[in-house]
Amino acid sequence: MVLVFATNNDNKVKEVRAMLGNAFEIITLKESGIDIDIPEPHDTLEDNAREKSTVIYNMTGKNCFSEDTGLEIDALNGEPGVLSARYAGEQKEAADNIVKVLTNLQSQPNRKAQFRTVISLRLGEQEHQFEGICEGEILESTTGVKGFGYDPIFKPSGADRSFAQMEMSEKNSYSHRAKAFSKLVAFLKEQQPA
Ligand code: ITT
Repeated sequence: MVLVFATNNDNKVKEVRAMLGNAFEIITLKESGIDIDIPEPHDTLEDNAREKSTVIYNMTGKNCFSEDTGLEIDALNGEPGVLSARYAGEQKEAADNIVKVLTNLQSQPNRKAQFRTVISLRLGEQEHQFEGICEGEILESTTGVKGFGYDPIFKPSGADRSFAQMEMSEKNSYSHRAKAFSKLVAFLKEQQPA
């Protein structure tokens, strides 16, 4: 089976490809010759994920999936959440977003946070969603240079270092995205005749 991954984020593609067995193949938007900024107009991860997969399904007519991810911080009432990409402005700069989080959490002892991913899978007219959550905490300052986005300030529960200090395989052993994606893989395996 071939699925289009409806994302413009190359880091997401790398992480998902590292988890792919030989159950199916993923084609990126770039590889499909599609160059659009997919809209994220809604106020939930679920609705934005559905929007992205629907836009790409309607353009390509191909089975596809998308995902929307948010960093939900307890002491900020779940912010940045669905606004994670644009938290510090439409320039969507990870460094600016991190500064805004650290500033808003200054002198805040409650550092609890979670990453939440919602995958929207479009198989023809049907849509299926899969959620993955990774609990952890926001560090006092940036630590590590690997990964992307908020990785330098997020330490998952049970780990002794940030996502940005981990190789991709180690991040995938904890991550929100890996959990949601493994549910998608299990679902697709159930669909296929033995
Ligand atoms: P697409 O919509 O094209 O898939 P995007 O980068 O806009 O790509 P999201 O809206 O899902 O993706 O991303 C929300 C923000 O959260 C964005 O700033 C990402 O950098 C960040 N983010 C997503 N997954 C992350 C992860 O695993 N680690 C750190 N930050 C992450």
